[in-house]
Amino acid sequence: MLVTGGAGFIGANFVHHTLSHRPDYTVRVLDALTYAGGRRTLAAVDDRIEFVHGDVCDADLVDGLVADTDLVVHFAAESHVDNSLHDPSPFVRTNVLGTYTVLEAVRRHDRRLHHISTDEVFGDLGLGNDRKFTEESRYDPSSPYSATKAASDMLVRAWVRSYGVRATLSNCANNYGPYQHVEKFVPRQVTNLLSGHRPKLFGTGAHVREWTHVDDHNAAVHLILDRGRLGETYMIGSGDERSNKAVLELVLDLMGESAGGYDHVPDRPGHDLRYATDSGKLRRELDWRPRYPDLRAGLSATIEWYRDNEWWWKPVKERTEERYRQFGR
Ligand code: NAD
Ligand code: TDX
Repeated sequence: MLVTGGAGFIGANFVHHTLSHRPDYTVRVLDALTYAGGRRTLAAVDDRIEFVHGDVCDADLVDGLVADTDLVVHFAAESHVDNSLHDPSPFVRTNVLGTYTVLEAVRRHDRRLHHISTDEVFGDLGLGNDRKFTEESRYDPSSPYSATKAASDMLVRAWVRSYGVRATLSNCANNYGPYQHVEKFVPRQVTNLLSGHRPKLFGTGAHVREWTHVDDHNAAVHLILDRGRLGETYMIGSGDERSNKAVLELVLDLMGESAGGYDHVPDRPGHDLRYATDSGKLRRELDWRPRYPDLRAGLSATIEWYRDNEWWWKPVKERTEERYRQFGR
């Protein structure tokens, strides 16, 4: 199995998950080790994988790696909305050209591909309704990040239809869990509190996200690899929707801090109000059930992980907060 982006948050958790649940698999990781990736995230499995330091847009490199594998799981991407607002160019390159490069290689060598995507490609559901994204929802991305992920999904769908590429796609809701970069919402707030800083809430905090544990995401990806129908898209989401304010108050509560102990900072431009998925197809066809249907249990374990693994996040914390100061958030 070739895992692109396997030194990042979800990809590395996927590699760990695969090696513990499928000990017979041979796993090779391709990762450019951008600011978001790190060999230290794979340290626990270093002697069980082959690591290739390289760019997913390098067509010759990708061609050789794909030729030598049965199956490709494509996580590599620029993943952070705030960064994409500041400088969209690496997003266009990695997310669009990178996916094109992977697609051309799997087409040439007739290899099975699973493409990892996000519910953000479908845009903003707005507040005050119970609409949810389905596999048939119209693409309507809001940010440079989600626009480039939408483009990548469309390339995959077109390569399936026009060239018969053997691919599946999944669009997952917001993930949380170990090894998530401290730029993202949950780890930013947890590590702020662990470093003696106040958490930062964008705007009013009324924005709603659906929180899915990374292990539940990755278990779904394995089910899709095993039994998913080729050419199909699957939505993945726990069903646990909460406002950012409510999530932050839960973090404060679980960490023994007072409910009002945070700062409001200026809102993200173009900030989508709500995402939510209908994961009924995945549940019906592949019998997927989240181990963490409720954020609280998964969040407690995640907070403990950050408490116990300061070695992992501390080296990048100050640099990340400096970047947020430049963004004014
Ligand atoms: P991440 O930013 O933590 O990791 C991305 C990884 O890709 C890093 O290891 C980075 O070094 C690598 N990478 C970046 N550019 C590369 C390039 N040009 N060549 C090779 N490697 C490169 O991201 P993540 O949160 O783990 O997200 C992984 C995937 O899951 C992305 O496709 C993202 O769109 C999708 N996704 C994320 C979430 C979420 O909540 N984080 C939810 C749904 C879907
Ligand atoms: O400090 C913060 N304060 C805050 O209020 C940060 C970092 C975020 N937020 C808000 C913005 C969002 O409404 O919290 C919410 C979650 O923010 P992010 O962690 O940046 O996630 P989001 O923008 O929702 O996108 C995430 O989920 C979908 C991932 O980063 C994407 O890669 C994935 O596709």
